[in-house]
Amino acid sequence: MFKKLYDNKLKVLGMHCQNCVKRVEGVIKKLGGVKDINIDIGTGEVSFYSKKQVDKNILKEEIENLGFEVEENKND
Ligand code: 9UX
Repeated sequence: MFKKLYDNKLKVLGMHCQNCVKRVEGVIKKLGGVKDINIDIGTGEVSFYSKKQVDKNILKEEIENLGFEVEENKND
């Protein structure tokens, strides 16, 4: 059970199909200790909870390496 969860939000631009969603989801899952991954293909809004603090720069880079654009939210 997670004691404290970090609430992560970002915006991913350029997802056009369910496979794009899966690719983004794969990167997030690879972080480990994550739950409730939610990806809205329409708005590009991505959210998930994580047990550990996520290095947003690394996550951004990995998602961008898949060919998407990432916009961070200003919270946290
Ligand atoms: Mo779908 Mo996304 O054919 O990079 S996988 S558009």
